[in-house]
Amino acid sequence: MQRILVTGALGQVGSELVPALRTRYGTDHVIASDIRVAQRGAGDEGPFQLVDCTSQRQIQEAVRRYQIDTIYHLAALLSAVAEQKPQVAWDINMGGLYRTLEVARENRCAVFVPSSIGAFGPNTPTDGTPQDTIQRPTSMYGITKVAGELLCDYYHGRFGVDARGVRYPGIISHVTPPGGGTTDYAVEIFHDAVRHGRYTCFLRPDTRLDMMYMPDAVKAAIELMEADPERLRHRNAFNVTAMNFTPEELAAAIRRHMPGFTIDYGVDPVRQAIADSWPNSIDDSAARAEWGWAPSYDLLSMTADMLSHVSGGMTLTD
Ligand code: AKB
Repeated sequence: MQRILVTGALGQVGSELVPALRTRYGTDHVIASDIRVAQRGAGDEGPFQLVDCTSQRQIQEAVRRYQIDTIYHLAALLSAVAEQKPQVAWDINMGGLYRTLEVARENRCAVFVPSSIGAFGPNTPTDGTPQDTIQRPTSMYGITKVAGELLCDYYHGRFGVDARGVRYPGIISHVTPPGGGTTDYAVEIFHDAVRHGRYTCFLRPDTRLDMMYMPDAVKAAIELMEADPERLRHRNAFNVTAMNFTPEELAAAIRRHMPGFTIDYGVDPVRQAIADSWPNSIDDSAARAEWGWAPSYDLLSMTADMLSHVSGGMTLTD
């Protein structure tokens, strides 16, 4: 049975990946870790360890103490906050990954590393973005993501570290807020719809981006780590997607349940510029062919499920 360490376990993905891993591999086999202590959530139901990923010693101690063989390295700053603090983003996103890979090399751990659609840039083909294509991102987040993909490839090729990863699109969840991403509007909109019946969106109405519901994001991580390595030609940074839409289209999907819901726009130039540099839609056929990736939720099923959870099961009327 695997012994797993999850870094950044209290973040958006970690809060739901940790319980899913514990259900699959056993509570005591999954160690949640973060730079802060859990108030509620990931750390409550099983082992928790404080780990600052910019400290190789702390990662090493956690790996040795719990005899870890697999690390899900989630600790990172998201795109909008990384643009506000580029130096901190470099330290955490690159420094944390480098140190995690070093510990993985020394202790023969497998590593899951999430990349992002942010690893693409303005001169990447925007529609049906291929798996292997031009990657010249213009945000600090994107630079750390593409450099991270290359570093994972290097650790696999040079040292045999079993590093694997996906390029996540925007992730939508009702459990933990994302905190500092360009795609956060697709989460905020549900909370404001239920609370106020209206939402002011920080991206333009026609901004098309790929998205994924959290159960699919969790499934992607676990299935890729369980995939037969012989079948993996790409290993790191598989394009994965489940749906793509614009704010206008998401609002229309919400209106099917709440006819009176309204949306208006107060565009944030920084996040809009980041979104404009990302693809409209990515091609995830390599993930489908190499490890059987197939999402379960589309725009309509995700919207219905989000509204039901965010409203706590209340009947929605306008
Ligand atoms: C962000 O908006 O920063 C993330 C991402 C797409 O990587 N959700």
